[in-house]
Amino acid sequence: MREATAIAHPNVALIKYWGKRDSAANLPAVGSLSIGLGALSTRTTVRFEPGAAADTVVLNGNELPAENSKVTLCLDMLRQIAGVDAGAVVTSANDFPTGAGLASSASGYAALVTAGAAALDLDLSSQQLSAIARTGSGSASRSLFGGFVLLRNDGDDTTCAPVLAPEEWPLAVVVAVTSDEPKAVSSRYGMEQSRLTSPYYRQWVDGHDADLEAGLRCVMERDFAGLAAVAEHSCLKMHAVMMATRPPLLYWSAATMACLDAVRALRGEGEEVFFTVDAGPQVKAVCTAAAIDRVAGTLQSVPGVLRVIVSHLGDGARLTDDHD
Ligand code: 2P0
Repeated sequence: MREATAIAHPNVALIKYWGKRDSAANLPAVGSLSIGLGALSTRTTVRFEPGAAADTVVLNGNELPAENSKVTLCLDMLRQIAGVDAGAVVTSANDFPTGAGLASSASGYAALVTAGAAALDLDLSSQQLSAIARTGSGSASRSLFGGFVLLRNDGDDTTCAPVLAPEEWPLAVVVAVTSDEPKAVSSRYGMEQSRLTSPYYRQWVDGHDADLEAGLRCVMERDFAGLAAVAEHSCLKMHAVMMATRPPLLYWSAATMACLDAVRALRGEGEEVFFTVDAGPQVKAVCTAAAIDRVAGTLQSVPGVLRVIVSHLGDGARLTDDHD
């Protein structure tokens, strides 16, 4: 046994995932379509220690409480395949805010399973790693792959696969960071509350396949205007489900709303840009290369925006020899 280090990028869903059909297995109620954020990274080293009874997880320099069981759940699946029972030391760092609606769990679990499998000398496919990462975080299964990624429910199966490489449609994402604070309500808890209490949850699930297919068609045809329309619709519909949850899940701040107005105004002036917002107050503006400078400059000047991050589309999770 040895140690291995992996890098993974967070992703942002254009057609959103919210809700589970099986909480225990962490199976999503709906599919999703995402793009990877190449400018943001998680770097994770996994070292299995013969004789160690438990896993130790250090995230951004702080040791996590031992009951952080989702990491152990993923590692247990790898240990079972490898036939070993050694505990692991996991050291992970993000170069962006953690737990603040920037999908740190997606890149985190994708890097974890990639490094963990390599440390155990397992030769698993990206699909197998994606399914293991999904037990840690549903969105993590998408970060195993680069570019545009489709997660789809297919009968009882959930499958995840790349649909376009980054260079096949090199869009960009301008992230307007409006807060560095961790979110108050986790996605996992929030989704379950939405399933149990939101009057719009059933309509969300029932109408979702049509949005997913429309989004996929727009990606395959490089139809920016069509993708903008269905992606903003999916985002706003998900937030309607969240807002109608009891107690309400209101992830937006005044700065979030101001950014949405700014993106819509830019599009009204002919720029190819649309917004999406996840379980946090940050706004991600997806745009063509030609629009990057204007989108970034405009969002930077919106009151309440702390900074903007410009990202190209990211590659999938991968091993690295660089241990810095
Ligand atoms: C998404 N989100 O599609 C949606 C949009 C947030 C809003 O996937 O419970 O951390 O671990 O599967 O993956 C965030 O949820 O939740 C998420 P679990 P996860 O990107």
